[in-house]
Amino acid sequence: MALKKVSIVGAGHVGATCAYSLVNRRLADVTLVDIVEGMPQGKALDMMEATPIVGGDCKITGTNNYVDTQDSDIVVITAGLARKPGMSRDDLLFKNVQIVGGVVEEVVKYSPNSILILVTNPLDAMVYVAQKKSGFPRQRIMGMAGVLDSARCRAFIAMELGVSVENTHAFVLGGHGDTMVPLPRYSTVAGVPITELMNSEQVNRIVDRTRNGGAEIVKLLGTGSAYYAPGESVVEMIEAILLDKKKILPVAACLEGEYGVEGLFVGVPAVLGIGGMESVLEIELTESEQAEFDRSVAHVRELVTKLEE
Ligand code: TXD
Repeated sequence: MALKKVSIVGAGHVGATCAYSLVNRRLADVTLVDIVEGMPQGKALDMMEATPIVGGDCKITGTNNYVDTQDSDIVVITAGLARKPGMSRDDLLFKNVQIVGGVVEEVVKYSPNSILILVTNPLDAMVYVAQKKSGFPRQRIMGMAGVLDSARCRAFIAMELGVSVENTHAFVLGGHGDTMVPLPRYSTVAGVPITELMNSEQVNRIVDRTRNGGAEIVKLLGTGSAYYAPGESVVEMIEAILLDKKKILPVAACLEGEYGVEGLFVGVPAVLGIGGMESVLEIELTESEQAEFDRSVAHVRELVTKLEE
């Protein structure tokens, strides 16, 4: 059976990491696109040369031309600028909106039936722009952020308690920014809420570290932002879609009344399967959780309004 086709626009840190993980898991043929000449071709060839060792017969193509993305099943967009120390995700807004707008136009020309996964920051605004440009139904467009934020939270829980990461589960909702909403009540170790396993000081420390997880890495790296965990997070979404897993993952989805929000992309739990973002799962929030969620939504709305001014 022919493999599905995934194109990744932006063959930088996140794009290339995602491509290599897809190939390692033999999930799809991959086309890497970038504006830099030679670079996507070089990375693709390097990955092809690894396949005799890792196994599988995935084809990886590097290109500067969108023709090669024709008939992709999924297109991941990571093109744009990344944060430098001291910059917030929102500082990237106006530069990346130009880049993402142009990329989406090209992508939909060649793959009008694809599913789009946005990665470029500020994520919640970029996925909104991409939806406006593409006109895609909400099932076929989403943003990656919650999977990453939850993975970070899970790693911190495992470190704090000295247990396997595989026993951990975490939910982080809201926008991908300083107002994201980690939900300790729904974050568990072997099914037990972390609020029963740690004191509130420990829980707060984990919540704060999760919120600042991206900045912590930006500061350490000194140049650029995280890419291993982000790349893998995109792959988890792609796998859920291509294998029609009906997996519930937190993604930036366009809300149509759920959680009291209309027409904005916000991080919520959603069912991912072959149809893309197949449905939004509404979970009950306490008053204070809902207030935090509303604050996060207000921030996303503010960003989107800036774009429309
Ligand atoms: O959780 C999340 N959503 C995120 C988002 C986690 C990590 C990174 N996040 C954001 O993804 C980050 O803030 C950036 O906005 C993007 C990409 O991050 P990455 O670390 O991969 O940045 P790089 O290494 O600079 O790669 C970006 C590539 C680079 O090779 C550019 O040449 C290319 O994008 N680029 C373009 N490609 C195609 N077309 C156009 N117009 C273009 N402009 C730049």
